[in-house]
Amino acid sequence: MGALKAVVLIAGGDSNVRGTIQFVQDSNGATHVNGRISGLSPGLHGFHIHALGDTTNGCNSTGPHFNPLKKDHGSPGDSERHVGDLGNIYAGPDGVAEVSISDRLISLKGPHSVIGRAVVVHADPDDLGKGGHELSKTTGNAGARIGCGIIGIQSSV
Ligand SMILES: *[C@@H]1O[C@H](CO)[C@@H](O)[C@H](O)[C@H]1NC(C)=O
Ligand SMILES: [Cu+2]
Ligand SMILES: [Zn+2]
Repeated sequence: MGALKAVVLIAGGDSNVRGTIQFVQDSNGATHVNGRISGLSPGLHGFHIHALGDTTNGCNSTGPHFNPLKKDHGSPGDSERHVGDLGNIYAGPDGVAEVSISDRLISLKGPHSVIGRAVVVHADPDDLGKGGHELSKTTGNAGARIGCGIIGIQSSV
């Protein structure tokens, strides 16, 4: 069997945030997250996998960060992090973020599978658990959910 692949179309409810992100898991288990998101304000934006693939109430119904190991929020490089913690993406002056992330905790199969869950882009930077705010250890205090989409299976060949 070849690499597992998944894809998500990001859209904003009230915002102009749009994009496509692809997930490819290699045979060593690392998952590569690549794509492009436009319509952002320049700067850093929190970028996470949320637990639920439910957009019936826009991005607000996608639940909390995907956290099967019951840990605190953190940065992708921390051992204390949610599985869904992918840190920040950076939008240039044109409002476009080129996303290129490799992660060893998210997966496209098994208990850490992100298939059927949501990618959420936030209005503000994720403080990676270190901001000292009351929300730092749960959400990184990343503010409103300005774009999201449900991760679907693309191919397994
Ligand atoms: C989502 O929640 C935010 C903050 O509570 C609120 O401003 C916004 O209107 C909500 N969006 C929807 C679609 O319910
Ligand atoms: Cu989030
Ligand atoms: Zn988190």
